[in-house]
Amino acid sequence: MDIEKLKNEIDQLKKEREAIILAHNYQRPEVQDVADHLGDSLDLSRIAARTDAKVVVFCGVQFMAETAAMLSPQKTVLLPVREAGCPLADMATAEQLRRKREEYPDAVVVAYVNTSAAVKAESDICCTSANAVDVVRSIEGDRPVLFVPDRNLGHYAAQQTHREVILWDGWCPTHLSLSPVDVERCRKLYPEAAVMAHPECSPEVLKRVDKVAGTSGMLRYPGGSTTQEFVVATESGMVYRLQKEYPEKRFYPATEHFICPTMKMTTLEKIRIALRDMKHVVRVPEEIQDKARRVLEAMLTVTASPRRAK
Ligand code: CIZ
Repeated sequence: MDIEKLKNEIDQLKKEREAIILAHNYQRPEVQDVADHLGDSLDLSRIAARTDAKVVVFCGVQFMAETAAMLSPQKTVLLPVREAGCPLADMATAEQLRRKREEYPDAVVVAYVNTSAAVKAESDICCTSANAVDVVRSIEGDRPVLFVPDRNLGHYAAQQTHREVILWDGWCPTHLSLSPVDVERCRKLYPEAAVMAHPECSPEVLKRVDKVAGTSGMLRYPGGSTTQEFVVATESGMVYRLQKEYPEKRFYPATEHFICPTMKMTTLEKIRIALRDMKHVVRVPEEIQDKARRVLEAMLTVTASPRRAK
């Protein structure tokens, strides 16, 4: 089917189903183009909770759709590709976390949003790349923090807050593939550009860049900067997003290989089928949902007004 026909059919099905399409900043350009809203997982989950639409098509990966489903339990959340997982999220299971907690009974468990609902349910508070530092800072007293599962984001939050953070040995294969040599190569190739990197990159990369930020921070940064060119050290979908947002500036991927295979599984055809057949409905078991929602809500309180939590 040609692309215009596909887009028209998606539009028609969207009306029939009273649906909206939410797409993560890492999605393919053509998927971003049909989305009603773009954002990071936190922005999109908030939009899912606020919308009057009955159906939310979440173009992202499993943990994101689960988060949206937990924050809007009365809506139907569809994930167009059931297998779109996150290798980082798969690096921590609820059972492993229960065992780790036994090793560190005093620790406050901070779960990065890139975790399953079951892992969130075993945690104390959630965070995203945008608010990890505020969340760690909000923890009262000097109890250690057990940060799961991304060791690079946990390391970055520890550096920024000077808190004791116990790191889980998890990583994003896509972000970890960027090396300091790649950053140096970009410096030579684009001498006028500011380099922005996601905190899931290694500490060796982060100390060589001009700005460390999640995708929502990367979207704000060029707006407040007189710099005209930017190297983007995160998933390639973000380059498309930034270029649309700031057509007068120039954005370059830090490497041509900055591609998350599971983020790219969602296509227009899969969205059409998701809306046509109402699949795949994302459901989180009740007993997990209640606990995991409390952990997400604890994060939202900190994000609403960064402060020291009780
Ligand atoms: O929070 C998100 O959506 C993730 C996983 C990354 C980012 O920085 O947007």
